[in-house]
Amino acid sequence: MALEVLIFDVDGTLANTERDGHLVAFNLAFKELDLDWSWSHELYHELLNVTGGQLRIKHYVNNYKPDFAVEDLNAFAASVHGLKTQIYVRLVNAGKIPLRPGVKRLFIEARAAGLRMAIATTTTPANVDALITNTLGKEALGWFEVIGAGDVVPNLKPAGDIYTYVLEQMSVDADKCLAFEDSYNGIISATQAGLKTLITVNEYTNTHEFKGACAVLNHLGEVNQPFELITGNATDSTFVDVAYLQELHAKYC
Ligand code: XBP
Ligand code: MG
Repeated sequence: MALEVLIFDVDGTLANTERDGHLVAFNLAFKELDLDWSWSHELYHELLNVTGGQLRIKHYVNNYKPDFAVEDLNAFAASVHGLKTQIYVRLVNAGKIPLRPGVKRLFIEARAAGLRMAIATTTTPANVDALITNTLGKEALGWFEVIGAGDVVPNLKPAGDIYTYVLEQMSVDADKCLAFEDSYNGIISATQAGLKTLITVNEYTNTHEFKGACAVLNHLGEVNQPFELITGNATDSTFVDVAYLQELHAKYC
């Protein structure tokens, strides 16, 4: 089945948003609310196992702050998270978070080759909007036929719901698509929806298990910045382009 559609995760895949954006925004929100909480890089590494910012806050309270007295934890988490989203969008709008190597180039090449593109992410829609607009320009939002984000589906990753939602919206079969992910929860989600997946790891996910991935790379690579193949089949490519994706999709996953 020929490759027709590319579906991208956002956080950790398109940009290092977790380290440079979400973690910073969580901590600034805590400060603004006079909470004496400060998540370290190491703690955040652990907390990332729980997808979704609101669930992550609730998980933190339940497991790390058992004495924290709050009447309605859901409402509390929603309100902290609302502020965190505002701060995150502000950070992105300030141009603090660049796209990872090869991302912009691949988008442009994929469009030129007539591949359809979509987004499947756990993060809040406003965050995706801000990242795409600030790194590629507002018109780039139109490059994605579907932007599946946040709680548009009942179950966040690692459930397959968000990918299944995108496939349904695009009326396409999973075997004509390739997903791009960076994490264990991400590949589980894509696999649940029947998708083949290419992984680009980052500092939070380079120890994760990626069973069934087409390949695991350090990043997508550029002409002058070759990717490193972590697991998978070596090909002649040194950066991810459409020909490489077609080869992977047809032969290696
Ligand atoms: C992303 C997430 C998100 C972000 C924070 O996972 O888990 O929760 O960390 O965004 P994935 P929100 O890359 O697998 O989609 O605070 O907006 O939830
Ligand atoms: Mg991710």
